[in-house]
Amino acid sequence: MQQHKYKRKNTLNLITAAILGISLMGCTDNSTATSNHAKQIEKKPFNAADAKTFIETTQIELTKLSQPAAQAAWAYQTYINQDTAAVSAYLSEKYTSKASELAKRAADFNDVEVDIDTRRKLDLLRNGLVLPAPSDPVKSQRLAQITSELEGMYGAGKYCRTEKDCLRLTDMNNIMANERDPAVLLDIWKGWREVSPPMKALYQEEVTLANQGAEELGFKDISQLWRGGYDMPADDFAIELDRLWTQIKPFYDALHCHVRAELGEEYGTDIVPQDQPIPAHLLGNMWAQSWGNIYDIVKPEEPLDVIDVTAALAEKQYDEMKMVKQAESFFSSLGFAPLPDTFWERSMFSQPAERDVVCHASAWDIDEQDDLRIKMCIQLTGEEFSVIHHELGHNYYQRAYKELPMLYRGSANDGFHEAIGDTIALSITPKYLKEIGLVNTIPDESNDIGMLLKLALDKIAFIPFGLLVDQWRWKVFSGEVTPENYNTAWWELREKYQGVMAPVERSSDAFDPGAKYHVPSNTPYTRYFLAHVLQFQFHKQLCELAGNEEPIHRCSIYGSEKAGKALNEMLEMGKSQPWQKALASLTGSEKMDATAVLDYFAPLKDWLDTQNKGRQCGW
Ligand code: X8Z
Ligand code: ZN
Repeated sequence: MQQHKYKRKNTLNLITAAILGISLMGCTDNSTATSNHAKQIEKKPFNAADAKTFIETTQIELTKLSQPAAQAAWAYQTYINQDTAAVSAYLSEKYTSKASELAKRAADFNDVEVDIDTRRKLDLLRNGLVLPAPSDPVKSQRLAQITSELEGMYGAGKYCRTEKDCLRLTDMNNIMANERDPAVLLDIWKGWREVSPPMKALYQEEVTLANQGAEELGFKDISQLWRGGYDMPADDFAIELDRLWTQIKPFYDALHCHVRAELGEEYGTDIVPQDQPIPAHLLGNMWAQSWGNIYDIVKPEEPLDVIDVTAALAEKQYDEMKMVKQAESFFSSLGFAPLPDTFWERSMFSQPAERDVVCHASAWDIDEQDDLRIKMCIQLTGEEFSVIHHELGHNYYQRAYKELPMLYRGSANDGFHEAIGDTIALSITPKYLKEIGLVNTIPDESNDIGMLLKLALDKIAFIPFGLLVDQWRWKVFSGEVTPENYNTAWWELREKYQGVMAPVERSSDAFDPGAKYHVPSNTPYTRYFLAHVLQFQFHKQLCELAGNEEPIHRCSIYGSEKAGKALNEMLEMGKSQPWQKALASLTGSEKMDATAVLDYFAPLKDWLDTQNKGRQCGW
């Protein structure tokens, strides 16, 4: 068989790689380093066999370092204190500095003809870190320390209304969802944002250090590194995002128009002016990123039967464990093996009363084999029931690709990882809820507008937020936005994309991006924008495989082993192929396409357009 030979193109634009998905790992073994250095001293050129050996030993070295780093990160995030912070930072630094060093050494093979598989792994290695470390050990240690500190500041963050009345983020999230007094909402909204001004200087320093690490790898800055993980030139990826957003924007504008009008009715047009962005504290969510919690304010006038999953969970006495078990059983119905015993023993499902933890939900793959866990402070709500499916989607993906070589363990692109559990959650339909006994009756189709509106408030409303977080970060990383402008640039983007504004003037020391988990934790965010498109493409295809004949928003793939098999085949590919191939393996198309989102919500668009007649839209 003919072997394809691939040289690495020197143009940075032609990087074809994906982000590794592991950012907390470290290392000590120098065996490859020695043999390669010996070769360099002899000045013999590298050959294809050297490249293969380099990849093999790299994978062994990184695998060795990743597990202790992940264990320490778990310990820290589930028990924030001085010691866990120090150990986690220490082991994270070991992993990151080794991974950064190896990524640099991958450049030794730029001009060597290697097979396609080795070339892909070299590219993935170079692109694999979220925040690469500078080679100077003092700087590398400082970077790890800041990274760990920011995570802890967010996790331990509280707002004290009075000396004795301190609220944690979970408490505040519940208030934002359920409270309707605008003064209370404003107080909580402002209160949570007191957590982030002290992060600003650290964040600035972190960006400077990681930019140095990226430069040493041959990138202009971390922005170019982050945008380079999508199997296409970094600048083309930004154009793809614009294309998808342009598809969705008319729908978003219609939803925004309706929601603003209804909020105006609820709170008065002094508080919600009808020609301006919506004040960010009134949308039922701390970050105004998903709006499903204000369904009661914006719902259709005619009484509709829309299932209240929160109420159903309460009525059937679901607790945290039962919610997770129920989510697992969905995956089991598709043919996935049950989660291991250790998942149930080691996961964190509830917020401990006595210590600080990072409550933001996450899914973990500690040993890249079977030690899967989730960490959540589960609230007994329908919203959280979906988040549990989201997290388990990560765990099932991780397990599906565990047999692949280490550098291929990850999702096709990071949007895929975020989309799997959400895809399953789209199947939490009335029919499904009846099947599992959570509700007794299925509302008929005349109620569907209500159901679609509730879901659109979460899914469509989220999309511009999913886009803007990294639009802000990319500008920060590239230096286009300087620290004096961090906050104003953030609000410019919030207004531009979401049509949402700060409810009060922000002080000059405010650092509002820091009050969103993914900024202090350095989790890239474009992945969620992509996931909100991809999940509808996946759902459409899986419903077809499941033999669905109902409107797509009533389809549940529950119990379809055929759909499960097709899904698993894509998951098992990990990142061994460009994401376009993984997408095509399931959907038949290599293109991300928001048509699937628009088709899903099509009846709602007509309804919104009717509601908006005569209203002033836009901001
Ligand atoms: O962070 C998450 C997941 C964990 S990967 C809970 N999400 C984003 C967020 O909460 O901001 C899911 C949707 C968007
Ligand atoms: Zn996720």
